[in-house]
Amino acid sequence: MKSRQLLAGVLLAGTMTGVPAFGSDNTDNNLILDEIVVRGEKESPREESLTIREVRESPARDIGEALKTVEGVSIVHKGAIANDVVIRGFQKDNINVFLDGERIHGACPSRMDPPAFHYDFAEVEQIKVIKGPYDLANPGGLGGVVEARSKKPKKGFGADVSVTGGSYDSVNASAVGSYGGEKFDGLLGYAYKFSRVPTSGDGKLITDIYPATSKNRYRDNDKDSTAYSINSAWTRLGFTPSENSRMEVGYSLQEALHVLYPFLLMDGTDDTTNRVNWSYTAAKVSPLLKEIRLQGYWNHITHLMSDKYRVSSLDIPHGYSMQTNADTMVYGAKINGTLAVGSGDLKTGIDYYNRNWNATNVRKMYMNYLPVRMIPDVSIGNLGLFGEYTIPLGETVKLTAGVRGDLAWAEADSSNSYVTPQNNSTDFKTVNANVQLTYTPLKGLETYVGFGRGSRTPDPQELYIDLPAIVMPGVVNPGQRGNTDLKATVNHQFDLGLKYNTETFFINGSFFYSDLSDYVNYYQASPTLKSYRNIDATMWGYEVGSQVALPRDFFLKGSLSYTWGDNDDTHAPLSEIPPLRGTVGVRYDDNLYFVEVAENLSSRQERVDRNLQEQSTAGYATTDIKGGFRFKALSVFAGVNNLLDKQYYNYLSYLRDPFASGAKVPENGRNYYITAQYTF
Ligand SMILES: [Cu+2]
Repeated sequence: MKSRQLLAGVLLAGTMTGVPAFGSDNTDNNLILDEIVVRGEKESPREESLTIREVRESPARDIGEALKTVEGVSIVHKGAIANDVVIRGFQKDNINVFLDGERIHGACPSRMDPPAFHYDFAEVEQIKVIKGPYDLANPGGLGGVVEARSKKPKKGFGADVSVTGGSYDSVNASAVGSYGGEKFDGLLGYAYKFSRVPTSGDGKLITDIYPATSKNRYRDNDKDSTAYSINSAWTRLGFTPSENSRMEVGYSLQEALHVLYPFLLMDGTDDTTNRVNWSYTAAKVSPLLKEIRLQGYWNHITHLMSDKYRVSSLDIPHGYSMQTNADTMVYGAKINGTLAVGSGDLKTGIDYYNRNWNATNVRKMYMNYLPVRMIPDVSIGNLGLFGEYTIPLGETVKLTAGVRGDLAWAEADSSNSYVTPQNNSTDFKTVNANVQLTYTPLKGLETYVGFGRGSRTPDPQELYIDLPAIVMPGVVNPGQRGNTDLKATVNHQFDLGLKYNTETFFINGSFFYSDLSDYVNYYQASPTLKSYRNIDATMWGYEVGSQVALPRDFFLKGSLSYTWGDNDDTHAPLSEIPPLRGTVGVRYDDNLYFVEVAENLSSRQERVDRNLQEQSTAGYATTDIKGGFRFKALSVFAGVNNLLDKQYYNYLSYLRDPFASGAKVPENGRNYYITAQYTF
């Protein structure tokens, strides 16, 4: 599907300087009124934003959770953290998730560690979401891109300390210190996140969802234990040799221990991430070359998971009945430039990345711990080239058009019972392109039309995974097998956007229609085997967002998002498509104190994939309330989510193949949080 290019700028905690978001210097203005003006006037109709304020006030535990308030964005989670971003029903490799242009892929074959999991909140300053295949500067991302930007040091010494405490003994603490000089600057950050296992609306632990006879149930001691414990540290050094150039290098280390995933059959025991990112940017190089940027990056993740906290591991000398040991590495380089050509700008670039993925599984029930090369040391290399031209056509019209070509090759360096030297390599050639037109017929009204073609190559798991079935009396665990004949998915998408604003009101609406060929579809191939196939598919949907200023410092906001997806080959619904959902909220805010009540609404999802035995999910309505104050460098916020302690399920978060245990994991019941932040 194509969505119009929607940019959601999310300014995250950490740039809290007491100055209203978006750089207005007029502190007499109401912050919320400023946001309405910014959303209405300063962003293009392709943009939506989650402001610094919204994120600071939210108890979100990671980037994925913070993004769910953006129209068209939803999340999947399999435990108390590690929220995976879904844009208009597009997920996994159909979207790209970057930090400072660095590509990262999780190591876990069950996607315990989606890309956004590896970036700590406190590291990030801003997040853009581009919906649809409109990012030509990177390969893939046929459904959209999440692009996070890291925090930069301010001039002089700076510090930012934030502590959140809440239900389930949860802690989210971070401290960032920085120094910005004339030529050199540096930043050092540390963050710690911890929580015990949450309870849902029925008062039960979310780990307590399995029948008393299930081997997948948690051991008594582990049921009420640590849900996650994550430490992150990072540093960023900058060198500014001249007014128009800058070199930067960053390093981050993250260690996630004891992360429970009740949704799955195993839990994360140790996940370690190392990331390095280097860039050099020079602006105004010559009248022709407006900017050039060079970048190199490397990241590596090791991930270990097992059933050691489950009953299935009791009375076994190994301490576990199954374990997967995985690691992944991505490195890449880019050269991007902006050229002044005619009266427009030509952005162009060449880029390369290499992704390696390796996972070995052992199971007692499968040949008594015989190692299985589940993902057999697979490398994917990708080389691409793009050009995108933007030109103003008169006062009211702006045109952007571009094209990108990629060559990708995949190879498995070891074998398993599916992958052999005969089928262990394949390659792909893809072309992406788009045309976008913005038209502003009168002040306050903007329209947007986009046509895009996006594509992505299959991932190593879809191509080469092999996990033999276990079939014993009374036990059938279907196996999984990749498909080395998969073709690259191509998305042809049409987008339409309309935005209208005044000084106290804005409304932003968008519609997309997406025609997908060779969409990668996970399916039940036989009673004992699940696999991947290419299908034709159609998706369409819409989003509406609005904010209104009322008299006496009251404000109203609302949003609505919908996506529809169909398998054109079987004329059945696509799996894991979000239902209609929306929010409506009212807020009092005098710029010093605020109180807000919001209602989250989700309708029933009946459009389920019967082939994967997806079940329908009931609709729900939950209420969140929060309040707080801002005084100079200090901000204090407190809130209660799910005020009425409803028992409910996110449509996506209980049955997500592969590897779903089949047990429904409910969302959190009533929960509290309080945050104090100090910035100078
Ligand atoms: Cu895992």
